[in-house]
Amino acid sequence: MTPPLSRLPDDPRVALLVIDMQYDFMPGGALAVAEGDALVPIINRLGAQFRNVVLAQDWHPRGHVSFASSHAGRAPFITLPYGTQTLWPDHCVQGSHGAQLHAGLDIPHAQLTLRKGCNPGIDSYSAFVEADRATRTGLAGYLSERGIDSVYVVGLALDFCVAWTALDARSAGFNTWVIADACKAIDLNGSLDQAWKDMALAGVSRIDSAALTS
Ligand code: VGL
Ligand code: ZN
Repeated sequence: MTPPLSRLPDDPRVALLVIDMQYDFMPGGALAVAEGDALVPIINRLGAQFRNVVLAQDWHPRGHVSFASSHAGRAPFITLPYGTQTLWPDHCVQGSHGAQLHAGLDIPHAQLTLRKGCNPGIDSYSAFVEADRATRTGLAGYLSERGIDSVYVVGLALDFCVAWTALDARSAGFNTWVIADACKAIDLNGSLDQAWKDMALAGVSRIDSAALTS
């Protein structure tokens, strides 16, 4: 099940996908993930090893459908045409400070910043496909056109945007690894355990950053 580690970070066929390292997901942010900021040095170290790096950025318009504030009664879950949507505090509003990538992130050779969740009526945890499971962000096409067949996924949050991105990377045919110690989770109602189960079943491999530092 585990793909061979024949795709090392500096292989031109490999990309590091850095998910949502934004202030709103850091301690003190609108949707804080515990110790999210502790990932900055780990991801910087990893980033330096990869030839290809993509930065994903959650990037919602004001009044986005995933915000509890957009719905009367502030229910934690609502049903939308595409299924059940978890409602969140307002976060990563386009142009706001909270939506900015952490300034300590130091991966100057990253070539693409992919903004997602821009559609007012559809959420997008995944950097590949929006929550309607139909609208594509174009990331698979970008990677394929660049001759990339393998991705390593890191960042926030492990049980939401990282997991959905990794699952969709697998579905799109990429060899996919999640670097566990380069992610932190929200862990809502068992979502972390579930995410690891779903990823294992889908053939996403789990490794630690130590396996890549030689
Ligand atoms: C995320 C909830 C809402 C994430 C984004 O980055 O994991 N989670 N929007
Ligand atoms: Zn979001």
